Amino acid sequence: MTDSRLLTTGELSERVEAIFRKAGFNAAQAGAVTRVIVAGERDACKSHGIYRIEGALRTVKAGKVRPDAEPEVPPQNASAIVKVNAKGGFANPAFELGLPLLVERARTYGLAALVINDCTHFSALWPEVEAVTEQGLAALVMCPSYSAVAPTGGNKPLLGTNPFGFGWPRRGKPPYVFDFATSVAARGEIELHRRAGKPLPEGWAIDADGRPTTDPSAALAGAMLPFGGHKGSAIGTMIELLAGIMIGDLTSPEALEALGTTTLAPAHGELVLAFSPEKFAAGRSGDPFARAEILFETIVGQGARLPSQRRFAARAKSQAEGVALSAAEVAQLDRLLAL
Ligand code: NDP
Ligand code: PYC
Repeated sequence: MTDSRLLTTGELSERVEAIFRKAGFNAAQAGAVTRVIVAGERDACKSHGIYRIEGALRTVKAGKVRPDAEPEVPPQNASAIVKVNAKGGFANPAFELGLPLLVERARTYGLAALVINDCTHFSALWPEVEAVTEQGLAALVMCPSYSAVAPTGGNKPLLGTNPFGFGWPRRGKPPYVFDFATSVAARGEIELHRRAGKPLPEGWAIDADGRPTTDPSAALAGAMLPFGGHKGSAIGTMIELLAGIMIGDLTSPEALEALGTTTLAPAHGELVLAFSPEKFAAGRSGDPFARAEILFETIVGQGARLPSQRRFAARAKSQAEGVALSAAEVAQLDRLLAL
């Protein structure tokens, strides 16, 4: 019988990357996808950790994403908009390709956008948010998904779970980062509840007849609900507009139509905005980073916690002790490696 294990992030990366290489991923796709999955597991974000490996492999097997894609920067004039074409591969290597250009343009213009087209996106957004904040820039990242969420007042899946991430760099401290689905929870959470045989909290979903449900299977067959009612519904719609229609890529309903199922990872586009706080605040009094610290201190001073604090604590624990995998997870990795 397999035992539970503590693995270093290096050991976990080796195993995950080997699974992808064996499945025909080229070095760029396997490396970038492994980095976000291992980061998810390390930071105790189980809905976007190693649980996602099988979905990525299934999507490749179904011919819906190219594991050998080489993302490219098509010819374009130097401007505040940087475009990268993922060439039908995963979003992660396309992001890594576009990041240096995004950073350079944001430092030049104060504000720049990275538009990624023709990509499959299944991962959390915070790794991308943090890659931008590490460069001293603020970040806003968003992408559609596939229809899974009923707009407030509606009763059928239309919007995606459309994730939305933001980051603010801090001197000598981890950045301020939030990253969430615009549905009450990520769809991955519903699937994890189903696998664990656990009911959903009230208010997450409706069944196929539009009735509130706490049954994960009924929720997957019905529709998820936006977070914050009409507010999440409007933000989810904004993401369809900005990171779908505006960048000439697929909306969540179009992505679902192209995919034909919600059991694979969807292809669409992604929008990453980078801001230089120094450039925006130039000519005004006060250092924007010092002023932000006062705000964060006041939030924490009330007893509240900053978003990502749980995640950074989990990261520190994994780095000190290793990434904890259950016996079932170790067995799953072994099985995938043997495929
Ligand atoms: P959660 O609701 O778990 O968390 C959202 C954010 O809120 C995190 O930054 C979290 O920080 C923070 N947070 C949670 N509780 C508190 C609190 N009490 N005080 C302050 N901050 C808090 O996220 P979701 O389930 O909505 O999304 C999970 C992941 O799924 C995201 O990473 C998202 O990008 C991803 N996703 C990806 C999709 C895709 O298409 N690629 C689609 C949908 C979701 P902390 O982590 O520290 O708890
Ligand atoms: O968890 O909602 C989700 C999700 C959809 C696509 C990738 N993650």
